[in-house]
Amino acid sequence: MKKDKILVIGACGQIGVELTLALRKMYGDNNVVASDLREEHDLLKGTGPYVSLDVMNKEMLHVLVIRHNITQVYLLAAILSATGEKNPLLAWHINMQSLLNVLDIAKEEGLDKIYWPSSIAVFGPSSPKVDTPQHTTIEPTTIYGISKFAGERWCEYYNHRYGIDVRSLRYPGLISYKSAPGGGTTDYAVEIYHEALEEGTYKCFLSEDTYLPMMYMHDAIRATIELMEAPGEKISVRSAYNLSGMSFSPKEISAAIQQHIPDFTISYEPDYRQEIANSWPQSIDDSQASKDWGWKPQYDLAKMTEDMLKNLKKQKG
Ligand code: NAD
Ligand code: AKB
Repeated sequence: MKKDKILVIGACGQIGVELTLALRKMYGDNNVVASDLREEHDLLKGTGPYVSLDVMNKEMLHVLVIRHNITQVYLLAAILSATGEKNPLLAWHINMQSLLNVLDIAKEEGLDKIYWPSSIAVFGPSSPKVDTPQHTTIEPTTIYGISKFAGERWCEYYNHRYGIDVRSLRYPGLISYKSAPGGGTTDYAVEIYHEALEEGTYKCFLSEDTYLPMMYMHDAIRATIELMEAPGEKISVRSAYNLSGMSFSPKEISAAIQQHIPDFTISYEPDYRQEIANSWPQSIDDSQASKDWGWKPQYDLAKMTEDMLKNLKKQKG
């Protein structure tokens, strides 16, 4: 077992639940402190320490870090793209201040490592749409994307200026069955599986040919752990790495579901989230992550669909 003491902030969210459970397996249950604003998620109950925390309260966060002898922080608390557009100033405030609180405490306490995720939302309409490169024009048009891009610059700044070992990935839209997604534009690709099993039909808020970069949660958790485990000298990107899993449209995911549920139907009623999706890439070039720390995805659309439906069926009884 490793000696580090980890704090996960935003542990009850879509990524947080699965990442906390994976980290507890690696580091020992008591060495991973889960925290969130929300009540403890059912899947975390009884698996290790849980603390109620508002990451915006820097003093409380600082006390928690000292009291639990924390050496690494995974900061997952954020307002995602669709929710962010409803209250842009709040999204900016939460997304930026949470990161600054964590980075500053990392500097003051000399923490070993920080993980903070970025997103494909950093890219905007002026970035290349297909195989978007690691380094390219970055002019995001959502407040979420703007906050992620600013966050990336802060991460690199704290690394260069203060030597903080901060690491980050630009996750694509993540698809999972354990914990529900929290207000993103790519959430349709999770909802569709639930509705396919419960209703046999789904009304999609994006148009049928909207291609977006996506990834199955198993791959996302593995990528996060592989990045965090990689030797420091292999990490050439201190803003955030491009990361790619798969790319598909609503029409394609619906065809993949029909392979298992032939009667499944989909209809389309695009809303304000269509404009957000239109501003993002369709696919991502993650060759830098492959080169630096050996990243390789394992799930494609067909394999993910089979696994999602199998596990959701079990869950729904
Ligand atoms: P989520 O919304 O499911 O979870 C975020 C968690 O943070 C929630 O449980 C929420 O209660 C908690 N939280 C919010 N404000 C808080 C506060 N002030 N103090 C403490 N906790 C607070 O989000 P997620 O999908 O798990 O995303 C985690 C991170 O990954 C975010 O930074 C997000 O931008 C990034 N990301 C996610 C995706 C995706 O598809 N899920 C894609 C790209 C990037
Ligand atoms: C969202 O849709 O906001 C997130 C993301 C791609 O960052 N899933």
